[in-house]
Amino acid sequence: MNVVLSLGSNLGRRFQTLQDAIDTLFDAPGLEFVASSPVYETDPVGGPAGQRPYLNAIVLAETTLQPQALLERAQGVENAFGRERKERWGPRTLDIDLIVVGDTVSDDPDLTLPHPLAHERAFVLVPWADVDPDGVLPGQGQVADLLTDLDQSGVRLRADLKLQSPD
Ligand code: A4P
Ligand code: MG
Repeated sequence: MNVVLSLGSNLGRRFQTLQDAIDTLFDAPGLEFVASSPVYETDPVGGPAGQRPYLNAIVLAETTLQPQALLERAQGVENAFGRERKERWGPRTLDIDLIVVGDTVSDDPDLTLPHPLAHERAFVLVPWADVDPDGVLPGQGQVADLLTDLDQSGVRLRADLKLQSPD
């Protein structure tokens, strides 16, 4: 199954955290790296006022894992990077969201697929369109089309930062 992952960080060494997260995510069987997007610096959406901007990126992968196992992998990596769950949408060293897992459709609050807010988040769709111009968000449409209706002013390319394939 094809997988679209969204990575975000707005605390600590943000870029290093994203790179370390990619290295760790793919350091076990069942998940194969395909590509990573450019890195964007993005204004925080939701959450408490005064948060630092995020660095966000999209990673494309292939998996043989079940979606639940993939969520556990992602949460294990979040925890390994010191993520503390204090408040919803609060600042975090690392957030990994599953945007799409094959054609899985689920409204389980523990794992909602496709991600229920992806279609309205420029910090997801802008990097996704870069790494996969033909990307489709099942149930919502083409990523490029969804973007035409979105305010992208809070999403700025960081051309100085380039994620590497996992080592
Ligand atoms: N969960 C359900 N569906 C999924 C899914 N598709 N992927 C559950 C990942 N997790 C999913 O997540 C809460 C619960 O969501 C998990 O236990 C999981 O079972 P969390 O990571 O503990 O908490 P959270 O991230 O604070 O809440 P939430 O609602 O997941 O928020 P989001 O959607 O992750 O948004 N602004 C910018 N600029 N960039 C960002 O990256 N991220 C967020 C977080 C808010 N604002 C942002 C950014
Ligand atoms: Mg999350």
